[in-house]
Amino acid sequence: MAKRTVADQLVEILLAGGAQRVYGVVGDSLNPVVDAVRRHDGLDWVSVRHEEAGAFAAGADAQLTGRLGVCAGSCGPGNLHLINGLYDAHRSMAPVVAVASHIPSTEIGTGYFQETHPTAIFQECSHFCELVSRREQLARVAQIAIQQAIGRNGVSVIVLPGDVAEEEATGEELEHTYRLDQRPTSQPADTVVGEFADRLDAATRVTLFCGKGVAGAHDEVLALAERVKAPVGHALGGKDWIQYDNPYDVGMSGLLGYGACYEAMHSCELLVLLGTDFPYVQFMPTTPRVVQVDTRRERLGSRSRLDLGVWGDVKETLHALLPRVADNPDRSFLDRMLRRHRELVARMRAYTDDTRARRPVRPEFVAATLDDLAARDAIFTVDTGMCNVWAARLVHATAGRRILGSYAHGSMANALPHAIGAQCAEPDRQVIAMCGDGGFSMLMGDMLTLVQHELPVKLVIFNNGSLGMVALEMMVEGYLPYQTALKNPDFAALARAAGMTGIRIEDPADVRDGLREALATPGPVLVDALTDPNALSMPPRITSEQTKGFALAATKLVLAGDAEELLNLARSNLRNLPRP
Ligand SMILES: Cc1ncc(C[n+]2csc(CCOP(=O)(O)OP(=O)(O)O)c2C)c(N)n1
Ligand SMILES: [Mg+2]
Repeated sequence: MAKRTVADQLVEILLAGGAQRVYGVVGDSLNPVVDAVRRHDGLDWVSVRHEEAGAFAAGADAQLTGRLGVCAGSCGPGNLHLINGLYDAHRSMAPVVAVASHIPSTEIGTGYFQETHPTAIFQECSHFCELVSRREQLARVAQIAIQQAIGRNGVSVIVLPGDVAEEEATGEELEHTYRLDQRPTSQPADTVVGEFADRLDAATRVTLFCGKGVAGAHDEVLALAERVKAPVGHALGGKDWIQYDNPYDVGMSGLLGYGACYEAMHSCELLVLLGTDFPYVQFMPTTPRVVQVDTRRERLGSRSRLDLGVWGDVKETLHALLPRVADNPDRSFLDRMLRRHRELVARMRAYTDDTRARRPVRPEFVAATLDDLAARDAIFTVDTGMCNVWAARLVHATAGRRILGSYAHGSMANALPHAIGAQCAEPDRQVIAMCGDGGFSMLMGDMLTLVQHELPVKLVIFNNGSLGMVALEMMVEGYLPYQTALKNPDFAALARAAGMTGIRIEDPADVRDGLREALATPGPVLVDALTDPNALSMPPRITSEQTKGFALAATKLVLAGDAEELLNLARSNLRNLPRP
């Protein structure tokens, strides 16, 4: 009988931990692990063209399934390529195990071919990162890696020299299985719930602001909003879970924000932060009283002064709280915020409805049409850049949809590889990647992964020939846009050459039919939509410093003889400019 290797043992432990797929590129020291995957049922190898794509894919897979995602890279450069995707997975709290294979254990420290030190490299983007230098270690290291990834929601890295991986396994008595279907409840202390209720009862103007910690607590949050007559805003991470079927919705705060959220947070008496680690303190109000609820005690108060920190799960906390909170008879604040929200949203949608005649195509129009045509349970993946803005503002969450992005790490090029992981995890759902032209071209090679694995992802490229978000940043800060222009190929033709359907949209009149055709075509499709490079987004609140910067850049444009560009910019954004 063939011996059971350390690599076999690793695969069996990963299987017991709930893993279903390994994303990666095969090679050298990783080969014993690859071969063990090949010989085991239940764990599939998904080959990608760049390991970074594999790490992003594992992160998306884990975020959608709630199960362990796995990626792997060979020694030195192979696993080094994982790093950006691992940072994203870690900061998105996706349970992911990365197998970083390593040079022969006897050569470590000698400056050997391809030598790196993965335990140092991956330290910061993981909860756990250990070298297996003896076969006896594998069982416990692999298990602790899984426990850390699942238990703390993040990345673990197992550094495994190729020679150790092919040794005969020992120590199986240390192996155990996992229950993935359990989650402890974390109800806050009774006295704290009482104080929370008293604070709610004492305030007439309450605003709720939600992050991804409200997942699974839709009904409870709405019940609280109804009870205390509170507008409900969200950070981008909360959008999936709270924007849908929500009559109290006032949109989003932050740089990408929209609607009346900012105002509701700043004009309330009591602000309730629910499961959010929203990082921009400059958007946080300083006058209202603040209560924050989070399962992570270390997060309480890390972004804002607090009057009360509630250490508990949002669902459990609200469940305990609701019977103790009185009905607020005064809904005037809520009504005022909802009215304001409707006005602001109507203004924001100026480019989504009536732009058929205008060239180049407005990106808002593409995003809104996509939102309209996409399935009720579609999975959207969204590139960092202006696509984030269009998705945040114009793609509607539903009870069944998911909208994944690189929200905490903020990396470009996430949409395509996230879509790979999403489609592998959910083969029967519609997966739509909203890509920037800069982001798409950064990891473009993995378009071939869609063809190779017949993944029917629909890529929609917002091709504005520009690193648009950066051009905007530069102008807002008073710089002239520099090195932001991109000379692009016809991406649709490129897609066709690669073996997938390619659709190019240049005219606004073709947007609807083009997107409809893309969504209806089986197999992978790329839509190359030529969009207006001048489409800007304005944050819900811009400071006078920012306006000054914009005015300064405008003056510089005129002085540099680019008056025409300035006119284009003004013409494109007339309706987006914030008004009091
Ligand atoms: C890996 C990485 N490099 C650089 C940046 C800085 N950055 C943020 S958005 C952006 C431009 C994105 O351009 P594109 O994908 O074309 O999207 P657009 O904003 O034009 O819609 C850049 C360079 C980043 N966030 N991540
Ligand atoms: Mg662009």
